[in-house]
Amino acid sequence: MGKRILVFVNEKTYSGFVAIVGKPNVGKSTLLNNLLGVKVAPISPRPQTTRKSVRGVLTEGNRQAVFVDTPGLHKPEDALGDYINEQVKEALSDVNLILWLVDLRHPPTEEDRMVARALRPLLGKVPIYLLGNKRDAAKYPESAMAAYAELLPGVEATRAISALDERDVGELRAEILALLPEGPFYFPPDFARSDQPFEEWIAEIIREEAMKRLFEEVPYSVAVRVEEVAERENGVLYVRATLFVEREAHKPIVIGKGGRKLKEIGRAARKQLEVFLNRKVYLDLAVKVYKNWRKDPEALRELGYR
Ligand SMILES: Nc1nc2c(ncn2[C@@H]2O[C@H](COP(=O)(O)OP(=O)(O)OP(=O)(O)O)[C@@H](O)[C@H]2O)c(=O)[nH]1
Ligand SMILES: [Mg+2]
Repeated sequence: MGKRILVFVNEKTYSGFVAIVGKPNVGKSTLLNNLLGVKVAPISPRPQTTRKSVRGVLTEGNRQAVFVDTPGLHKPEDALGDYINEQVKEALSDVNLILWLVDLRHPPTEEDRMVARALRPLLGKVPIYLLGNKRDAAKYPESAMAAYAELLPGVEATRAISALDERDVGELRAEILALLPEGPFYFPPDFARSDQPFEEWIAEIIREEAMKRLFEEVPYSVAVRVEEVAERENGVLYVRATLFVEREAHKPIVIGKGGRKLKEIGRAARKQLEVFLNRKVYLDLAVKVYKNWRKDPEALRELGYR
């Protein structure tokens, strides 16, 4: 082990919290992962992929930004929906900068107006950047941007970006780091990029792969809990996890004919884990029914939404 050298003892440090908010599916988690350069949040083509806020820490020299990726704000229909919107509210309190993401491919919807209403009381208190995302795929980015800006007159800045474009993300990263106020670091300079527990990170990757492969209401019926993580003698990381579904009818769908769907989910999740962890992983997946867990606050807590 090399010696740890503290570089910033006599230097000024700059730090702050940056919340990433917006309606579902606009690219918030994609932006977070690319700002950090590592994957901390799950991404899928389906709205409401993120259910729990994820914090990502970016330290460069004497500057540290703590990003908070939030679930998409939406009209809640059950206890899980309430939980999700509560996560957004929490993330908005006490931040130094808000990144409001919108989808430039389409004009604003009722959900964007909902986000704007939530942000209105913060105008003048916290700088808000309106980021028009997916500019790479937008036909009329200027008129879309103008329509979004109208929802919240007084935003600090508006900008069209693509969260998939390293140049856009790089510029944004540099700008955010530059505007952080003076203050102490919240995490040690060599802190891992996220404060998410290891088991939860694994569960989210499994859930991501499940969401990508399921349709209609089934992806939303799935919650994943990692039950066991163990080191095997041969260097393999053994992971046992349960996929909970809300209804008996969803179970055979997640398992698939001859277990094919579950195998597919497991294979893809294992591949991701092996790439990120740079080691062999053995995934042991089971599917169980937890009746109406999304409506049940007690069940939410049991499944990690607390
Ligand atoms: N074309 C294009 N697609 C993008 C861009 N950013 C994100 N996406 C895609 O948009 C989809 C949703 O991305 P997420 O990052 O999961 O969106 P989110 O806002 O975190 O969604 P929720 O967690 O459900 O609120 C994924 O399929 C991404 O690949 C972009 O700049 N351009
Ligand atoms: Mg997300």
